[in-house]
Amino acid sequence: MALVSVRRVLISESVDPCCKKILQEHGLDVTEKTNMTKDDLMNEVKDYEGLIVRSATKVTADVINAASNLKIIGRAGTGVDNVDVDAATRNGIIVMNTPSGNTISAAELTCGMVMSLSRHIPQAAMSMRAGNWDRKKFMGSELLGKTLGIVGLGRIGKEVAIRMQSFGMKTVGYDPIIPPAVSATFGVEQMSLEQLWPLCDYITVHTPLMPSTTGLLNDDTFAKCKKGVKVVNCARGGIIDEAALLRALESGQCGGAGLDVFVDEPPTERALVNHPNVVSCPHLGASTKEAQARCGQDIALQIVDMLQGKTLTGAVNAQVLASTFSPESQPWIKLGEALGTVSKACSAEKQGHVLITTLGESLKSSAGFLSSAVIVGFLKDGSKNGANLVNALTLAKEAGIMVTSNHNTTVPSQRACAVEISANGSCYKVVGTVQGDVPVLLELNGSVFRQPVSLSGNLLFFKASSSPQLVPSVAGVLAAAGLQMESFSASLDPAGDQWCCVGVSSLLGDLSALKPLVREAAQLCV
Ligand code: 9EZ
Repeated sequence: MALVSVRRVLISESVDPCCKKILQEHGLDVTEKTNMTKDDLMNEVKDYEGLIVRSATKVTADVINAASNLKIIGRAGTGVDNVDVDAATRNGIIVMNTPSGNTISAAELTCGMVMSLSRHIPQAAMSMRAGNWDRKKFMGSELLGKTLGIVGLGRIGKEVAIRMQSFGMKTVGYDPIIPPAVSATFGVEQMSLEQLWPLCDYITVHTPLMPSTTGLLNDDTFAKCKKGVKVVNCARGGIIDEAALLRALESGQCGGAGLDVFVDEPPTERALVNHPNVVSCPHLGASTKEAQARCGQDIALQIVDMLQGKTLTGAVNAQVLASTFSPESQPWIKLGEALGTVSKACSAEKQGHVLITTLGESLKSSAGFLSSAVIVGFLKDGSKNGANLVNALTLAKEAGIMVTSNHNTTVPSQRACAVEISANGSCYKVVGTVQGDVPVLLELNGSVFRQPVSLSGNLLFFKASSSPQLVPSVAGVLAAAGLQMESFSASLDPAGDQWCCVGVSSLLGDLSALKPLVREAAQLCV
């Protein structure tokens, strides 16, 4: 079952033609329109459920808010720097990238930078081009036996290590996530950064840009390095602090730098680019035919896999959604949404605290997406483009709803989901489960239904004292409004007030005609 529905896709840059071809082969309607202005894009994007970009399209909050039908933004490349992911998430739009397509190209460029730094190839070539024959100036050193420090040992760091080992370099590294036993399989000995800095003749960084990696090489850490250390950044501008790098180059503490990325691109401050020991490129890491073809193919295949409900690969803002790609989880998502809808319709509380409890061993791994599904139902207000599994928790937070989930295995064989809404001292509870593939309601505010209520179609809930007149009277009100009563369930406890649920052919225009017969009434459609 497709969780996301996409028919029309806009490709707003020159992405490899195989991307369009793959999408079309899977029945999607694909339009390529490049070189649009921001206004063009804001106007055009309304008509699409999917948008595919590379790096040039700035998918800002303005573009995203104008995109009333958009379900997915795919970036053919690594990272999503040109997409406002927060704005997309708030709008329930999945953001996807192709993290592996550029790996080899980025690694090869990095190796090229290391070789350029060891032999001054770019500077020597420039000197030749200027008519010189200067052999003394460009004395280099061999890589054999030198130590390369690799900070960040993911896909790219690993490929750099393997390649530079073939030059006889010793490879050491650091990564907070990759276990030392894993990096050992590709010949990288891990150590702390404190231990790594003084060992290296060369350092290359392959981390994302985030607070902990911004300025990873700075005045302090350069001071801990060998004098003359050569550094490479083909990852993200800012991992090596640009001002500190310039100072280190000027003092000779840094012997050379290979830079493919900059804080500002293109860099306005030209001191680094113009420094004689700097080799720079205009962000060419992914600029190969092969990487572009791979990224174009990857983004198309990832979108197709998602639409077919197979897997969710490369999504950066849909962790909850990713955990729902199994057939067994589908009825539970429906149950969660239905319980959220029932809670909202019956409780009158639109704020406060929502506690979601999953019960039983087999729902242990479902607690996360079930909470989001409940919130989707709780927040749905009939208007389109409302809550979905991508934005539910974000929207809940913004609406002042506190969401807590927990898991209870007191009765391991039990499988159920309970939702409790508490606000202003009152508490309201619904409990449901899945029977076969059907989501059902077991309990409403303490009243247990004699027969579980199938949570589908138009449902009318009311609380009334048990009496033989009740059902015929309610049926009369419905008939007067031209509606049929299709099913009836009542909770146990015929002595006092009991909750009843009636399946109706459509919803009542208003509930006032029921007021004389019942104490509380609510209706909903699930
Ligand atoms: C963080 C990192 C490296 C790093 C590397 C990777 C997610 N992540 N974080 C701090 N892959 C050095 C210092």
